[in-house]
Order: sequence, then structure tokens, then C-alpha cells
Amino acid sequence: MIRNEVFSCFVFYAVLLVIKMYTIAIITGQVRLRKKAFANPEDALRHGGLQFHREDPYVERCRRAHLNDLENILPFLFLGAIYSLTGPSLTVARLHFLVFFLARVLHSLAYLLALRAPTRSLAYTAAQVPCVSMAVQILMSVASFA
Ligand code: GSH
Repeated sequence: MIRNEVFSCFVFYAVLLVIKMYTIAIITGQVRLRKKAFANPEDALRHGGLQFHREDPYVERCRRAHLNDLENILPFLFLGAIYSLTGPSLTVARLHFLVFFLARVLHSLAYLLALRAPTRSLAYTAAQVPCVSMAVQILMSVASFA
């Protein structure tokens, strides 16, 4: 499969997106330390006391950014992998993957930097377009077997 050009192109963007998600997790951890806002009492005790077992608005923002990635990037990993195997042209497939990748990077930046609305919503919508397109193309290519 890795010799399939479209699949390799998909893997490239998929791995970059997974790394992007890891980066948000690392940022969340760093913000927890800087703001002294820990999710678990044992962590709070290690860093000064139980009073630091608390929520922080910016930590919650990071968590929402990560959760939204889970809601959107996990389906992309499924759709992109199957779509790659339906025989699309490399140029069209790359466009799907690139639009999704750039839109999700913008979504993360808009969330973490609290960019002015509707930047984040537009990024979210732009990322949905290639996903819907891939879903429709997958369904069309398997419909005759259903
Ligand atoms: N679970 C999402 C929500 O509750 O908002 C579903 C809709 C969605 O993903 N909306 C985008 C978003 O960035 C564009 S407004 N939502 C913020 C979020 O999920 O924290």
C-alpha cells in the first residue's frame, strides 16, 4: 500500500496531523504547569498543594482544541485511508488532503490564539469540505456492493 502514490500522500498529511495533535497535548501540559492548574490531586500535591487541583480557562481552551481535533481528525484518518484505495487521481487527492491539513492547522491556531470569530468556524467548515467529498466518493465507489 505504501507504494500507492495516493496512499503515501495521505500518510504524509495524516502523520503531520497526528504530530499536530501531540503538540496540542504538550502545550496543554505546559500551560497546566505555568498556570498551576492540575487535573488530578496527586499532580497538584507534587506542585505546591491541593489548591492547585483546579480548572483554568486557557487549559480548558487547549482541551477543547484537542477534543475538536479528535472529533475531526480521527474521521479523516478513516475516510482518507479508504478514499486513497478507491483510485482517485493524485492531484485531486492531494488537494483534498492539503485543504484538510491547512484548515485544521488554522483551526488549532485560531483556537489557541483566540483569533477573532469567525476564523475558527471558517477553518472548521473548510476542513469539512474535503471530508464530505471523500465520504461521497467512497459511497459511490462501494454502492454497487451494498
Ligand atoms: N463538538 C463541536 C462543538 O461543540 O462545537 C461540534 C461543532 C464544531 O466542531 N464546531 C467548530 C468548533 O470549533 C466550529 S464552530 N467548535 C468548538 C469546539 O468544538 O470546542
